[in-house]
Amino acid sequence: MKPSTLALGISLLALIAVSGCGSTKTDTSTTPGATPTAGAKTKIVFIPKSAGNPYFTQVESGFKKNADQFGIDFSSQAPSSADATSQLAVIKDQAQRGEEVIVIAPNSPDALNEALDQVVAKGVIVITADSDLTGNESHRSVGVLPVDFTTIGPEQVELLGSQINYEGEIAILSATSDAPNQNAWIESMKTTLAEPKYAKMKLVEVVYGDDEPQKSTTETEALLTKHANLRGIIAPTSVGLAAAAQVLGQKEIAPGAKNAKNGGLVLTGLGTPNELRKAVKAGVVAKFQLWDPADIGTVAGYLGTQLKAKKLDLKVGTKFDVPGKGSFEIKEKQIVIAGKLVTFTKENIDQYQY
Ligand code: RAM
Repeated sequence: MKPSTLALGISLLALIAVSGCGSTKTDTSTTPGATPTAGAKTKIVFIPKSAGNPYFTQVESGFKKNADQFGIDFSSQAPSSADATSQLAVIKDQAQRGEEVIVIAPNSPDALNEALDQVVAKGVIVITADSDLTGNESHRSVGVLPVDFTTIGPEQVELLGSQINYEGEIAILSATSDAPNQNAWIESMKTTLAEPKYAKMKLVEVVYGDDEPQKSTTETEALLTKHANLRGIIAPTSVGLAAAAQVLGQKEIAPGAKNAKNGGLVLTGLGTPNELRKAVKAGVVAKFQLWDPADIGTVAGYLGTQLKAKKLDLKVGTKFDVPGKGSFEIKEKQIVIAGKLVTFTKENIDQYQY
């Protein structure tokens, strides 16, 4: 190649790299330094639980920020609600569009089995992420979970218990009643509550806000009306936690607030720092938890490219490196843990921008 042609080639590459970031599409095959061979982009679509949930925008950012390096042609397509069957049509459509890898946060542990089998039969690789096909893992190749789900119960119950002196009536505000991740966490909370340390904490009700802000608000208000002695709420859903925080803030019933009775209503759960920052600074929520949602997208995206290229063995115990992220392992039931649980407080919340 003549020097002038080479220079032109380099500047063209730079131009493509700079202009390559779209909102839902990321075309990256020509980026210098990309691991896969040029032109070998993997078409990956992410199907979140439902549209309009900021948590999933953060998951998507994990796919997008690594798309250049990993060689991913990324898009996402969400159903309008988190109903058990809302993702069926999306799965079918995306396979028909020619997506090679479907990464899905399933809304049901079993309602998607047949639809997933059908696309797998056509050669599509199916990866679950964020939540899993609990009990039906054979209908996907690998599941990318944010943390070890069995740690959520002990962590969340302790977080609430330590703020109410391990005593009093408590409730859970969940997402949908079918949500595999929330249901696994609720089970692990119930197991924890059965320990002697928590004997004086009584779970009086589990309600479902369906990951919709309005329904989560209504369910929170109903809990407060129904259980006059309620001391605490755990909302293991970012949508539910944000909605409940708003209710507590408006009613001024958090510990130390004007209308607090009985020491105040303590709220904790799983939510994004961006959505909870105000409530934490106002003292409505003292402590809550989450992981970095982007880790899920990064790890699932990388796995998608490796499975498509047939470069990864999914045998339990296999270790693999995700460039820039470190080492991961294929665990029992082909589960990969992408991140770690963080506890947010007034002191540290500004360090987290997601
Ligand atoms: C909501 C969803 C999601 C869950 C987070 C914590 O955004 O239910 O599945 O992981 O909360």
